[in-house]
Amino acid sequence: MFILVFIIVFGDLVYETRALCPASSFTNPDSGICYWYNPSLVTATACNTSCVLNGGIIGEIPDENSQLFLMQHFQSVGVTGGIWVGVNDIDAELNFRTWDGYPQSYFNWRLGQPNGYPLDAGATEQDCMAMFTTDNFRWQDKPCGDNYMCLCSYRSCKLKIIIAI
Ligand SMILES: [Ca+2]
Repeated sequence: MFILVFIIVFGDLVYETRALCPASSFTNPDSGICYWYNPSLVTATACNTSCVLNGGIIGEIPDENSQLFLMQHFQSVGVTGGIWVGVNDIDAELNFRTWDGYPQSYFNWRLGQPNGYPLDAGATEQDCMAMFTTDNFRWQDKPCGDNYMCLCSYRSCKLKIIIAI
């Protein structure tokens, strides 16, 4: 009975993760994280909403390997401009987290960034992160209401299976 239930749950996880990654997604073979993006310019909140609707969150960049993978991908397809990164400090200033609440320890800041503090109110608030292709993909903190391209990510079935075990 236990084994049967486990197989059903296990099978559902594998099926679900495959279905959630859009056909246009691209996967980092090292991390197993799959990414997709929309070149339309949207706010960070709208970006995250669209990512969540597809089962993901704004694109996670947990380490330098992930940053380099994305740089190479966007350079190869010729994408130019600002792209939302899956990090914010909305809840507490300089307490950077992924959009689903995990602490973020990797950053690729432009020199002088982040600079959107200690002001933390109104339109000057800069609690959302974006990377800029024209600045060697370095990051800046920006107002969450700014409009940039939307990168989404979904943790792979490889990571999901580890969690399930
Ligand atoms: Ca800034």
